[in-house]
Amino acid sequence: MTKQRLLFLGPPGAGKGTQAQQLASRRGLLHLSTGDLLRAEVAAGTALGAEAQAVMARGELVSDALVLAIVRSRLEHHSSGGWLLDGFPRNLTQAEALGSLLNELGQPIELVVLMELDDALLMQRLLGRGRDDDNADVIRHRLEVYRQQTAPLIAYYRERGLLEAVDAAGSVDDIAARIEALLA
Ligand code: B4P
Repeated sequence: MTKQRLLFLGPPGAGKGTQAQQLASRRGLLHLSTGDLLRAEVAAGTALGAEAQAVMARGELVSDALVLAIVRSRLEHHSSGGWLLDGFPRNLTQAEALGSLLNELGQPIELVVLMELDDALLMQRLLGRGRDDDNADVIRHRLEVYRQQTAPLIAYYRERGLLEAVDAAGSVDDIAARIEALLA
């Protein structure tokens, strides 16, 4: 049976959001991007958005409690069908909390896709996108935060036999085909 509870992991700019959006729409999965959800809170001017805005602009991680509350409420209300988590978890605390939540819901992760790309290409893609948090200094800091806090999740999911790596260089369609090949 095709895998339908998925997690996308990788450095900022690897194309997680780009691939996750397309895959979720092809397969009818719930696409849960913590980055998009946080930006929506900022745009709506909520108290939560105000708390997140400055942290995101610095390229740091928003508090675990805040992100976990967002993810929990979305997953609890999604009783049937698959999902794709994009940009979450971002550190070990989030990964462990996610593990407990998914145990509780009886919906274990089936596959973690690690998107790999070198720093020069990451920088080029993010500078090309030009979002508020996409300037050279903030990007360098985000890469550092990724290496320190998020990269340990590679070993965490590899030890659990869930991780598959994909080369994230090339065209969007080529990368989509590499990911599709892992799902069968
Ligand atoms: P995110 O929104 O998750 O964004 P990202 O990691 O920077 O980008 P992504 O990898 O999704 O790249 P994309 O497809 O957009 O995080 C932003 C911030 O939110 C974080 O710094 C943090 O503050 C906060 N946050 C989010 N989740 C959190 C959590 N769980 N805990 C705490 N804080 C959290 O692609 C990038 C660019 O490349 C685009 O312009 C795209 O068009 C282009 N591109 C994609 N694929 C390409 C290809 N094949 N070739 C050429 N260009 C390509």
